[in-house]
Amino acid sequence: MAAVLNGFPENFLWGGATAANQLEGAFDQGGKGLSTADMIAFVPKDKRQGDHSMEISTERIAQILAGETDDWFPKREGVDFYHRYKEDIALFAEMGFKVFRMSINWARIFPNGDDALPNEQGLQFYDDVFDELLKYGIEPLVTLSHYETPLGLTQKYNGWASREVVGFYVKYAETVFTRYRSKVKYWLTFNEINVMLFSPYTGGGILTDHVENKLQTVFQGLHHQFVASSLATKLGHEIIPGSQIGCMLARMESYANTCNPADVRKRQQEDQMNLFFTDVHARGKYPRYMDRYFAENNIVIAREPGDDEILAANTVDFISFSYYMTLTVSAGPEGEATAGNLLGGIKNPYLKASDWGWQIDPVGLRITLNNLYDRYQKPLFIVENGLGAFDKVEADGAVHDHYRIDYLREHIKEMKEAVKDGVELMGYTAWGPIDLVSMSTSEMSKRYGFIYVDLDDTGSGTLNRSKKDSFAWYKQVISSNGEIL
Ligand code: BGP
Repeated sequence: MAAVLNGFPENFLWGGATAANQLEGAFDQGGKGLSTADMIAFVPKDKRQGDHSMEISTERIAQILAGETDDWFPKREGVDFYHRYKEDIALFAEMGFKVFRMSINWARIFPNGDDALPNEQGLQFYDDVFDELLKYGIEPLVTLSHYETPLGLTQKYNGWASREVVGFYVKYAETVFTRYRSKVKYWLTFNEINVMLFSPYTGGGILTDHVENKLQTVFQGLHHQFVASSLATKLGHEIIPGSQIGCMLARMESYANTCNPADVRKRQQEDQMNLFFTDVHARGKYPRYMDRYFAENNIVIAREPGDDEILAANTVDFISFSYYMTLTVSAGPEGEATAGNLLGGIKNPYLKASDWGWQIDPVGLRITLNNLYDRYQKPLFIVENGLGAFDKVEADGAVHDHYRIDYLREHIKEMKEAVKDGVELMGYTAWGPIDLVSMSTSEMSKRYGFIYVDLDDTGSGTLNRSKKDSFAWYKQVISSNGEIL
């Protein structure tokens, strides 16, 4: 019997998480090709349609490439980590990071996605970044694909809708595993793989404006990603002895709106649609509840001989997930109207929400950790959590972000309870330890960082870095291994 832990294990991996397309900038430097994220323009809040501005049409891409727009594309510039990584990593080291989650921008390595040879300048850049991290004893945790499919794959193959993309991804994975075998031990195959369900372009570089059956295309694309993820897991294990390879889910823990069994059943159904992804990755096969869903929605997944064996033989070593909020599910009309709508969902009267409507729920984190561990009995890793907020810079340059500290403290407390409950938790990387461009809204003013970056929504600012109050707080959390909160 395992001893009951009273706090975080000694080797707990504390750190922060980022993505290349929101951080690096230098979108056309060092031989990098365009990626899907480089096409997403900033849209002011009052002009936004729906929750997010993550989808795009074929015509719009053509218009952008023809230079027929003067829109602002914040992800192209990021916060210039490409040129400032030494300064930024020194600040992470000062906070005592044990791990730093980042992604490799696929289009830096294979600029068009299907190139015969990798781009040496891109490979060298990540060598330099990993060396800098290792200099301070910080372990890199690398996401292979974080919403940055090379645009060439979208244009030529409609992204992950095509089976051919599996081969390009596997070649990319093999290239970086081989190159960084002595530097990177922790890998994630796809960021928030379930996001493909509501944004096929973001999740898979798939344009759906010209496809006949959107659902069919999306689930076929997901099948390709599952196979690619398993093949990468296999290769990673072969190439890097002792490597740990995980999947990554945007975990949407949810509650039934009432104890009416109809609400409870509806909630179960929606939860299955969230857990489907980890089921495939951790159990190595499609869950049976999806067969009915596929039949009822006329979805037929094309599989190649051997696919089932690949999935079965290469399950992940650990399960990682992002956690920002919980949802409430109802079988009634209010549930129909808000299904799949993260921001305009049913209000939970027991929770407060962020300025972007994300319902803050620390106890939900303990619940989800227990649920996931019960279901899979695999180590878990929280690779994103945090509060997007407007920060105010005082006259002396300080940012008093007590709201961020409160959010993180309450979540870490519940995490600790989950560890005491017996959950095997490997680590915690807070999202956006340095301010970066928002994924869903492309805003700079939606900030998560311990480190402030002087840059606004229009791209103006010095890009100077400074410490917020949360910087010293997180440093103490890490040095006390989560005891001083
Ligand atoms: C996750 C993504 C990140 C990210 C974070 C916060 O879904 O993996 O890339 O940015 O959410 O979201 P946002 O930036 O939209 O606030």
